[in-house]
Order: sequence, then structure tokens, then C-alpha cells
Amino acid sequence: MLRPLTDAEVAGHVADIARDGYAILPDAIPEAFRQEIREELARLETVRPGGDIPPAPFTGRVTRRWFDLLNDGEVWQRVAVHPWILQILPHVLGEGFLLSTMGSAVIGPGEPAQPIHVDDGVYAFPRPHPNLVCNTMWALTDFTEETGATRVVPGSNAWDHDPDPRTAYETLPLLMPPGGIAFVVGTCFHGAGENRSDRDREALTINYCNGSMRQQENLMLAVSPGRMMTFAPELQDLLGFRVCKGAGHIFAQDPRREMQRHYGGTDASDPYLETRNSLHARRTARRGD
Ligand SMILES: O=C(O)CCC(=O)C(=O)O
Repeated sequence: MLRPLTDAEVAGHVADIARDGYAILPDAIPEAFRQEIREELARLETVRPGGDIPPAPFTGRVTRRWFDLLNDGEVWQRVAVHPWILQILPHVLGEGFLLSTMGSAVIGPGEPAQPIHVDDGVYAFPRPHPNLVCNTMWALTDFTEETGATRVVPGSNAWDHDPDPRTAYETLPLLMPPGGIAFVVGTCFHGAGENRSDRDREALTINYCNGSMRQQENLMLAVSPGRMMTFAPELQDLLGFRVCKGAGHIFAQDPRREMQRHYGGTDASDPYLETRNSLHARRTARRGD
């Protein structure tokens, strides 16, 4: 069991992220949990060998990346709601932030360094801009210079331009023993280091976004509604079961209400439930389904 972070610890990490673009939390993954995740990665290698995407220069030639993990082992549901991440991210991305994409980055020996990039480039907003994305890098094995620890350009989160592929930036490695989690805000220039060792560097990239942004992975379509209904409420909220600043509603309500109406667990306190039920019955009768 992880103890909660103190308010001072949360404030310290949030200040580091604001100033440098990143922060490291050692001992964030209890040993049994870390082993459970590694066993799940080993299982994925047997069912989807080599990962979900073909070899490519940016994502790696000998790097295995599996996606849409909420359709796989139950352990991913616990990864997404890591308590320390949920304590820190409201102060980085604002209340109502969402899970954006969950992936693995198992970097094989000999993989060259990844190009320096930013994780919020998918939105193409002019810089500097408020935090839209924050990635969390989970070190499942040693993050060292040799194994290809993620490299960051400290302070680049404040810069007014995107990374230039022709520039050789001065970078620092995010050194972590197994069990560390590093936060890398979406504006911070970074990339995986070269793996010069003879073993895999096993990591997760669990990425969150501001609640008004579109999630990078199409989570609401990728995971079947019946399956989402079995998830813990805090995970459902991260998937979009709650309205954020007026966005994301169904019948002008939190999606949770409509999901419960369809898939069970109806909320008796919903004042519009009866009206919506009868509207829905009329629409489906018209469609003949
Ligand atoms: O694996 C890493 O160290 C960084 C991964 C990354 O930045 C990415 O895949 O976008």
C-alpha cells in the first residue's frame, strides 16, 4: 500500500513540473505491483508479439509498444488511477483531467535515441500555452544512461517554439531505479535515450490531458461500454463519465447517468430520468430497434 503524498510533497512536485517541465517520484510502484505489470507485459508479448505497431524510426525498431491496454489485464485499470498521479495532476492539468493514452515503451538493446519531441504536439497550439498534457513515465526496470532513460531538456516547457529536429539539445537523463515514476509535462522537450545495454528498458507511458481536450487514444470507443461499467468510478471519471466545464455531456448531464440507465445501476436522484427514458423509448420505436 502506498501512503498518500503530503500536501508539501505534492506542492514540491507541482513546482518542479512548473519550473523544469518534469519531476521524479522514486519508490512510486510497490514491488508486487511492478512485478504484476511486468508479467502482464510478458503475457502481451505472447499474445501480440512485437507490440501493436510496426517498427518505425520515431516509435522504435526494437521497441515494443502495446496500446488500448484497458481491454487487457485488470492491472491496467489500477495503473491508470495511481493515487500519487491523481494527487498531483489536478494541480498540473486542472480538475476534470482525463486519461489520454496508455502505452508501453519496452526499448530493446541497440535502439537509437528517439528524436526530441513534445507530447502535446497533437494539438498544434501556439506556444507558450497552458498545460494540456502530462505524461507519466513508469520505470519498470532501471532507467540509466546506458539503458536509455528518457532524456529531457529542462525548462523547455516555457519556450515559445516547438523542437527543431536539426538542433542537438542539451538533455538530462531521468535516472530512476525500478519503481520510479517521472512526470513530463506536454510542453517539455524530451525523447527516449539510446539503449546501449544488452537488456530491455521496460517502461510505461501513461498520458493524461486537460478535461477540455480530445483524448489521444479513442478510449470511449475502444473500450466496450459494458466493460467500462465494471471499472471503478474514479477510472470512469478519467475516461469521461463526468462533464468537465460543460463539455462532454449526454442529455446535458454527466454521461454516468446515461450509462447507468443503459447498463444498470440507475441513479434514482436523476430528475430527468423519466423524461429521457420516454424520449429514448419513442426514438427506438421510430427506428424499429
Ligand atoms: O520511452 C521514453 O523514454 C519516452 C517515450 C516518449 O517520449 C514517447 O514515446 O513519446
